[in-house]
Amino acid sequence: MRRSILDKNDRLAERNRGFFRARGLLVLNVLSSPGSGKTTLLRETIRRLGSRLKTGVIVGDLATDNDARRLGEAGATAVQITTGTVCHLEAEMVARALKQLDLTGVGLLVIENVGNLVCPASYDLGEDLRVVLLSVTEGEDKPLKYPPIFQSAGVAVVTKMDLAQACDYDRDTAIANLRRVAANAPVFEISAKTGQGMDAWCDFLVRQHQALKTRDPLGL
Ligand SMILES: Nc1nc2c(ncn2[C@@H]2O[C@H](COP(=O)(O)OP(=O)(O)O)[C@@H](O)[C@H]2O)c(=O)[nH]1
Ligand SMILES: [Mg+2]
Repeated sequence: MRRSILDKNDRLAERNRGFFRARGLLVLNVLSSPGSGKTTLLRETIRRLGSRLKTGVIVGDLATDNDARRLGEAGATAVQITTGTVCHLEAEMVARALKQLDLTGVGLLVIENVGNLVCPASYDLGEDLRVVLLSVTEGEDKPLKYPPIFQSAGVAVVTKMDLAQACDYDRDTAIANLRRVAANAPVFEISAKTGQGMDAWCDFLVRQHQALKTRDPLGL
């Protein structure tokens, strides 16, 4: 039963991927526990990228359109998906949300997944890159406690670096734990509050977007 749901999701994710490729979109699936700083990171990313890379956002939460509003105010076109009781986004929900999103001029599409370190790991949405956040306030052991989601990360972002000292964040242990489960994922250490690491992060996204074009010179 669960397998057939996941198989169906994989097929729909491939369809999404084809749609994204055809439009030359770089698509991120952003995953983390609730409150680790997804929306804040995205808001600062959108502000800083500005016209360099126009951003569209799909946000998943159980309820409210607060995050879509926050991101819309930062200058992105944003659509909220409310999942009710469902603890993750599925490819079909993203396909439906895409119909409401004006993608004119958009180069980067960010999908903020439902805050959860377990369920979203199994659901491909058709993204190019999974971005998994770990905030310094959560404890360095989370990658070891929730390996599937960190194993699936294309990029890891340590957030709230401005709070590192206040919560006795042990950087060496956190990075070593990330490396154990996500050996090849680049790690960005960021504070959306102070701006630490934001330039390197934004430059990375611009480079990834440019790489899409060279990977596929016809833009197909
Ligand atoms: N000090 C600090 N707080 C942050 C940072 N990023 C997010 N927060 C705070 O963490 C809380 C949750 O952030 P939010 O972006 O809504 O997390 P989300 O649930 O993962 O989308 C909010 O109170 C934010 O102001 C940061 O870089 N530094
Ligand atoms: Mg959020």
